[in-house]
Amino acid sequence: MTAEEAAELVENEEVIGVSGFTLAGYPKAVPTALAKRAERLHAKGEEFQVTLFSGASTGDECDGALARAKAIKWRMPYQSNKDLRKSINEGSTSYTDAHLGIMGYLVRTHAIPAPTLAIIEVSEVSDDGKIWLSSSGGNSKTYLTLAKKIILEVNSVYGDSLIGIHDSFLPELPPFAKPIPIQGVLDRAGDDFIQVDPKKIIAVVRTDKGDSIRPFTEPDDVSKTIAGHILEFLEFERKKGRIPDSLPYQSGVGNVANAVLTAMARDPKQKPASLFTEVIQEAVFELIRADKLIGASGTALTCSSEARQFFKANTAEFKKKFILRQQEVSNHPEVIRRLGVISMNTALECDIYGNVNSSHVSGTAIMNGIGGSADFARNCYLGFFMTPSTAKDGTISSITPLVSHVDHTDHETMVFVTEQGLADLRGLDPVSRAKSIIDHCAHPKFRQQLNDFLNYSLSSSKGKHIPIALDRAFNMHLRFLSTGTMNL
Ligand code: 0RQ
Repeated sequence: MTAEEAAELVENEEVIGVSGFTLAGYPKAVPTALAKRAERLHAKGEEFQVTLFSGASTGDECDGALARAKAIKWRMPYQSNKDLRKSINEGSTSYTDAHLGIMGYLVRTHAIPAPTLAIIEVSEVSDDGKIWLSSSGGNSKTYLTLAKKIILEVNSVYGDSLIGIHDSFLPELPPFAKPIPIQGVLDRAGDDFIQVDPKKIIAVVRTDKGDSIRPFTEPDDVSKTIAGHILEFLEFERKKGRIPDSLPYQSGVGNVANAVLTAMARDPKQKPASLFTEVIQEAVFELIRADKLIGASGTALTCSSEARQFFKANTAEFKKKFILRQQEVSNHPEVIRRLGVISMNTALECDIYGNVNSSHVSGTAIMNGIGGSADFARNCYLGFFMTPSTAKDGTISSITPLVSHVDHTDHETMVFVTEQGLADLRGLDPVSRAKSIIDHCAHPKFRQQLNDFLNYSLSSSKGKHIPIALDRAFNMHLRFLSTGTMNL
């Protein structure tokens, strides 16, 4: 049927589970039609809002269109859309920012409501209810299994190039959970399709629109410098015998993460590597072109239209090198720890004691969310948090006395990196951590302020284990909010 006809089947207050992870494999036509329907109903004075659960961020045709139509009551667990972000930060949309690895588990254990309707983008569906997903695994199996109604968008843009790439395995729940049978990046544990009861499929809509992903751009100088510090450090650690050669990498989203993969591809010393990550982003193709990718496991394949053509042209080879899993598995603590993943994620802000803020600007306004960064940071073999040392034209120091919101505590962070340098925090006591972060990561123009804070804290705070002068801990943030700069 048409997307408009399918949108008529959605009820007010419906809990919808959609496919989609970092703009890959999200439904496009039905959410857009649903947004238009919501606008028409609102114009007539009727109420119409839904709850939207996803894998992670969806594109503008879903999160953006529904947010602009004021049709999202509650959103979980991750978003990156500017209009939805605005609605959340204005207090109009409820948003629960959750670890991506735990979202499906929360639904499956009934801690939060199960979707009543699943709207899932797929590559193909058979008459007997076998479903082959499109460019993301996300939480689609959980939503397809638990929802009573299913709407499928069969997207032809990837052709059959993604059929066979998925592994639909989900672990059993306690008390029946067994060890997850994944001991290598390319190990498979389940079928490449998801079986549903075909009677639950209330609509099938055909589409041919690609994921809205911007093409890969050359990393900027700051990102390249950060990447250089990381590669140099990894080489040093390997020479010391502290990192086996074969450990897989997890790479977060954004500019700096792209720069690290690109630098790995271009570094003649870098040996072929594998990825056990969430998002297989376009920079991975740089590794392939350099003949340095052993294999990549993720839950989403984020490709611009150019990259999609490259993928389709090499389907046979890439089906052997890529696996897309459900996010409960791609981000599972057990597997991340077993494989010894080297994890690299981007922070908004790090403090001198080792805490990280990945999600909330000035502590109050959501940017995107914690995403899967903590799933990896807490369970990895070695973890990096990377950030340029300043933001917003140098008015903000990304190294602060105390983060304004905590996503990752000093207990789970290991190495901080900015373009200024790198601080290996493992095993350091709090004061040594603070000195190392100020000396190696802070921008020189903010070092004096940070050192002054540390010295004042050492003399004034009651406890000397983590000396924090609470009366001055947020002075840099407060100065930025009142004057537009953290500079004195
Ligand atoms: O603002 O958009 O107005 O230009 O934050 O910063 O430097 O463009 O960096 O795109 O790599 O995103 C942490 C948001 C970084 C991302 C974050 C402003 C800056 C800019 C974006 P503008 P950049 P990136 C795997 C792992 C959490 C989820 C995660 C993220 C904008 O990486 O969402 O790790 N991470 N998932 O100017 C105020 C500061 C700032 C600041 C930067 N200290 N204060 N604004 N900005 N630092 C993937 C998934 O889980 C799905």
